[in-house]
Amino acid sequence: MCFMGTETVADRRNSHKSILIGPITMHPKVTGVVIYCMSFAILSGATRPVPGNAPSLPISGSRIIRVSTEPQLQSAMGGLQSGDTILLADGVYNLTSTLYINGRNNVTIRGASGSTNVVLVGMGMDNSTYGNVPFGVWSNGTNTTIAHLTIRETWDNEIIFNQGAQSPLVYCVRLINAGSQFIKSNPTDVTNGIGVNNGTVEYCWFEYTGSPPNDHGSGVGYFNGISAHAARNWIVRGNMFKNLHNPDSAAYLWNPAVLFWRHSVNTVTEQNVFLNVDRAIAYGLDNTTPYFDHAGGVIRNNFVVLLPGFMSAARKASSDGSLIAWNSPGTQIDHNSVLLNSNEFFAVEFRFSTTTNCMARNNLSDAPIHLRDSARATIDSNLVTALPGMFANPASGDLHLLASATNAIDKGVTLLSVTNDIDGDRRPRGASSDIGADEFTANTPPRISNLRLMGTNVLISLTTFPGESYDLLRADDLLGSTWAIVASNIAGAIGGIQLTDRASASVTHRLYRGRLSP
Ligand SMILES: [Ca+2]
Ligand SMILES: [Ca+2]
Repeated sequence: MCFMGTETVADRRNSHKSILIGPITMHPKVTGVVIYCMSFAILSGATRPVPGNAPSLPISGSRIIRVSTEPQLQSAMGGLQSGDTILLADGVYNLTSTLYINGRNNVTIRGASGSTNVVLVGMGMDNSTYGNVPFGVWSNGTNTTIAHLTIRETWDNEIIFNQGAQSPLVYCVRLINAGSQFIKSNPTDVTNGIGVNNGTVEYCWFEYTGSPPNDHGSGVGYFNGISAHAARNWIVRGNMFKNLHNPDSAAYLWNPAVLFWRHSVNTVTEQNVFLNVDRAIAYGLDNTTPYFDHAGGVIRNNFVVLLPGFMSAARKASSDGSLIAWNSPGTQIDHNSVLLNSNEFFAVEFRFSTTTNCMARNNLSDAPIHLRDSARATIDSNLVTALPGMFANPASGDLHLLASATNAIDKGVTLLSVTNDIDGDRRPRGASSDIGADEFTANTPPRISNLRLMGTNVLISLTTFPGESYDLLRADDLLGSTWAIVASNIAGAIGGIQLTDRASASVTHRLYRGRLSP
């Protein structure tokens, strides 16, 4: 029987890599069993999803239609049936028509993996002779999935959902240079709050690589990242919104990157990064309506960064806030990290007398939290004196806490409603929750410090720290074998912990590794 220890080295921001350490010298005298170990090996571990690079969705559908050229793609769209999955081979597809999912349900349009291998290209963001390609993908079907591709350079929306659509999923898609809202969800009946519900936008990347659009008829700079009307129960998670920024001369100076309004309800926006966007998130804008412009919902565990000098002084004068709930009662804005570098007045703003029962807790910012026009909110345990030096790399939008940020680490109140952080790390760790979107971890992975046999039992010792939790995993080989969890969420202790695994006598070799509990 051969046992081997492994060590997990985790990049707390992006990925895990597992590095086998070996050979491990073992000296148990186990009768009748030859013990020997392999030399060094490295295996790539599970990767945490990040914007534009998330684990591949399983390929499913009643028909899988594989295409590798733009004419084949259009042919597949022409013969589209409900349940179809159109699987695009890697390559660039210069669209000759918008992809219309019209009256078809459960349709998937996707690449195989990542977000950059398949690229759908419009006729040019500011090209008014866009012909048959105003949009990228247009759908009024239920359960439309768009995944693992890039859409860029469309005159109008890159993705648009219309009356009849429900439960769309936009997953690991890169949206670049849209001539209007990158993703638009239209209403059926705003007064009665009927629109596209249960949408999910996960691990996508929204960016203007240069200037935003010219005047397409509604004034210069008419865009949002996501604009949804009369939408209920959407989730916006794990996305990057970058450089969604108009010049001072534009008609629209405060476009929210994420906008849910006109009778929208219960939006969850979490674990996103907003880098140099004019306004990050708006739940509601308008209080001249017979309905709440938005109600309920959560904004949590997001990073927002505006780099120094991003806004002119004149622009700042009308800035209000970066995370806003206007005419949006019952909205919780918790555990966000917002570094505005004096470009805007307020990190968070609640506005209008209809905005009641709101919360702002455990936010970490360098700008205040503001109540405007008789809005009411519980404001608790925020730290609004953040400095750039508290964070890992503000220039890239990375507001992970440094170990030196001791005025934020363990200084939050623990909220039952927020059980993880921007990385998906469990909260609280250590003595209490940390203020801001990142729950700090010293990130010292466990090491297998001892491993011995007792009969067919394997006793494994891990180096641990108090306040952290650990998992032990096991595999029978390195190729194709999945890592089974032997033990999970075991509390660390000074001096380490010892765990026991029962092995069958027939097992010839076995691999172990430890990790911080996710
Ligand atoms: Ca903590
Ligand atoms: Ca973290």
